Amino acid sequence: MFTVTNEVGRQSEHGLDDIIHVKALSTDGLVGLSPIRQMRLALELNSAVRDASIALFRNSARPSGILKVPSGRNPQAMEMMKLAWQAKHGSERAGGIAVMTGDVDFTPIAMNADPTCASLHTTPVDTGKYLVNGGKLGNVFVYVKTGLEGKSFPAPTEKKVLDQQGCQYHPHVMGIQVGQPLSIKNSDATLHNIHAMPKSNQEFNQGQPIQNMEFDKTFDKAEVMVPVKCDVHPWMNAYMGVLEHPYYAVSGEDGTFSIDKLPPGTYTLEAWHEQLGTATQQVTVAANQTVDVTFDFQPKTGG
Ligand SMILES: [Cu+2]
Repeated sequence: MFTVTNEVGRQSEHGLDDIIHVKALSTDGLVGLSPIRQMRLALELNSAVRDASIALFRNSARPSGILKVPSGRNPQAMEMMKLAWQAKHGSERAGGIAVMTGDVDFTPIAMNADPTCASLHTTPVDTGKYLVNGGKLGNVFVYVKTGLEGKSFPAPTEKKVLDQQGCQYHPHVMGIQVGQPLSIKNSDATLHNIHAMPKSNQEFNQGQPIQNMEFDKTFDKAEVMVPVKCDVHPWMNAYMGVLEHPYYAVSGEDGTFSIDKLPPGTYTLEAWHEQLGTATQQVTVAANQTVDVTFDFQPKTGG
């Protein structure tokens, strides 16, 4: 007979037929983790990962990589992994990568997640996030932030185009006027979905499963910037600056930009970069005068 004490201290008697003592993960051959405890650890890990995935998607976080865990982890390592994972991804927090010790592989997501995308490139793909050439920063959106109040500028009828080509957005950063038509085009023979995530304008999320599909959108409020992503390909993103006026530019690969035909006056210019934030400057322009403006962005440490 065995006397068994449960967790609230109640004791009960059991015959030999009712009890199986299996020792798992024992170091001395006598005492080990029971399979039930092992199972509980595994279930806890499972539910922690599930909660973390829910939080990840609720916060629109994009996984930046895949953690490949070799089978046969011991409970201690699994517990550590759970804690590390929760610390980075658990509850309301999102972003970051759980850092693991031990033999866990980390694989960054590359375009080979979609063979059609991968086949369109023979060299590594630049995301456009940092377009830097000899210290000059590209893909910076520069626009007149204040100084044009009370003036109205009719929406141009000329279409702006956002193309999905080679599983990237072209352009990566662009400007558009309120009411100006935006043509969204899929040049790839793979499914893209265009997911605009504005705060003031109407959100939209539309799939384009067939090559050369095209549709138009407009924005009805000024908003700097409207982020765009593709839910199929996590590396795809773009930004659109929506303005009430045509006085904006995006810096090119050589870091230069030009805003033409600005009426004489004093203005605040803002320069926006997706990683480096914003900078502002006052400029006064007289009639037929060209003013040189330089914005200086400092690289972020660790970024
Ligand atoms: Cu896509």
